[in-house]
Amino acid sequence: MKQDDLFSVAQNTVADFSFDDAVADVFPDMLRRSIPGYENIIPMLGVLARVYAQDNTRVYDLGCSLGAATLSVHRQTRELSLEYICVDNSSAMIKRCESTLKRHMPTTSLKLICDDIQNVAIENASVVLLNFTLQFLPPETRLSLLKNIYQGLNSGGILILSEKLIDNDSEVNQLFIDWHHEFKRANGYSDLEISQKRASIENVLIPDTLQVHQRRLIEAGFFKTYQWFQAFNFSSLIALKQ
Ligand code: GEK
Repeated sequence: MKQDDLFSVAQNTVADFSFDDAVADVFPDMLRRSIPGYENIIPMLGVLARVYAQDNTRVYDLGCSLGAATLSVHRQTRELSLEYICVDNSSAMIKRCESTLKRHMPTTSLKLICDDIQNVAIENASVVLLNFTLQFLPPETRLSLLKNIYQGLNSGGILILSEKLIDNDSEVNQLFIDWHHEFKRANGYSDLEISQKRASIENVLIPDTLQVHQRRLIEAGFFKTYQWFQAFNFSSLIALKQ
């Protein structure tokens, strides 16, 4: 795994974060050392898919990056006939994702799409994954994406939504940020790397509160939401279609 040192040298102006080749090359290491719980969430996506994936349906991985979530679901649901639709608007990610998935799931029905997840029709889905992706969409477009996912899910299907959160209570919010930065220091990032990454991502990743997510999922049509995971300000929810 190539080490992420993209923000280790002081930059005069820090550009907005983009999912380019340089990021894709170090991405597994970046996610592992930057997202508290990422390494717990990925295998659990497969476990949850064992419960909710339905035979002869589709699994959508929206914002698939290098395909870690898809691989986890596939590992746990091999006995089912599932078609995987993996979407990402970064060509650097999709290119690498395609070669990884074709190597690990050579006989599985698989479609890789390099496009905005807002342009993708969802049909005959039993599991939809939005694993740390919704936060990158303009907030005013998020409800319409969730409505599109809801209408394309079969009855009994689920959306798994993982996100970075903010909290309305500024004290709690600051604690979460401090804990998250300590997590990054514990994983070897310097203060310079932490502050430059923060400046780079701040206009790109716009987090919501847990309550906003829960309300929006219900407004999109979902029957129930369950928060099944939280580590500091990183959380994952299941939204169930009745
Ligand atoms: C994982 N799910 O390892 N349309 C398509 N893709 C997008 C869009 C968009 N509008 N916006 C962002 N992306 C993965 C991790 S990373 C999380 C997901 C992170 C893509 C973007 O190119 C990137 O690959 C991914 O969403 C977000 O389980 O970087 O924190």
